[in-house]
Amino acid sequence: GGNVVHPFQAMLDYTFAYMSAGLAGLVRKQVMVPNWKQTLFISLAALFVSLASYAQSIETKMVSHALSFLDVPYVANTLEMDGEEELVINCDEVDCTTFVEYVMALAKTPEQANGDISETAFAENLTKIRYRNGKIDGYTSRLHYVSDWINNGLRNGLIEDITAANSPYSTSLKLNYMTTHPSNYKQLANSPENVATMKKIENSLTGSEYHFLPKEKLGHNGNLWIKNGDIICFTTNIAGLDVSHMGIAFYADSKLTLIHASSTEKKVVVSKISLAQMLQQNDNVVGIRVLRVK
Ligand code: 2YP
Repeated sequence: GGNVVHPFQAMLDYTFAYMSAGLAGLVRKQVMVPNWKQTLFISLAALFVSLASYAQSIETKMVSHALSFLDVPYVANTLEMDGEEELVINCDEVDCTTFVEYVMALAKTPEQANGDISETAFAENLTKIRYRNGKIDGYTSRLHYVSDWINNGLRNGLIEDITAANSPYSTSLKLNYMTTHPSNYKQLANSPENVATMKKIENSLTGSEYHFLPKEKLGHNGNLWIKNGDIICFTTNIAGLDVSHMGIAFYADSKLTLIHASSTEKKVVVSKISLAQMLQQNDNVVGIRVLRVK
């Protein structure tokens, strides 16, 4: 917003105010003026405060927004409304995917001077994340498969694929879960047209290669290249499906954990066990894909 004072400008103003007070003081032969050391100290303190509030890294923002969702109830199917597809914003009831989407959209939306964010800017970011090329055009414009969601994010500069650069393991996609289970999806159950379009989307993605980290390769303490705030997607051996769960990487108690909307705990939690243990406990999980928000 136009009324936001740039942090460095604020710091400079502060420094100059002190320096001119100092000069004025010297001229008047007063002694109660800060010396250059105090001025430097205060300027540095102002700089740190500015950095903390304005120039937070995207990683820090991802984690702090994710933690702000702790205990929000897990509710599935919150995007499945009757009638035409529209943008749903419901931060009070989340599933694993909508949780990650809201956190990402918040992290990408700059805070205004009063700490609020513009709802319009948030909605725009959410639309870019959730819909193919940021355009809402019916049910099938929503990015239902996480691989489609990832491709869209890569294509539109929202995320980077960290796995591709760090893990040599790759496999090819095979998607047909939605069209083989149409009764699980309200907008597919009674729409042969939507099923036909989803079939085309599945076919276009099937056969493409992607990198993943096999779950056996992830230690209790995580991996050096996985950072706080990275998006973790669980790749699955469920027939015709790519990913079965997602969440946000978080190092806690010197182990790598997951902040996620848990369907078993029925709310957003920081996993008590390590991410590696979570993966080991689930026979449907093959490994992970790791994405970094840009
Ligand atoms: C997605 O499921 C849906 C989207 O249609 C929906 O089911 C599929 C293929 N896609 O727009 C989106 C938001 O509600 O959710 C997610 C689902 O997550 C599970 C249930 C969870 O909350 O843990 C994404 O695809 C992420 O992992 C899978 C998982 N779907 C299935 O297991 C069928």
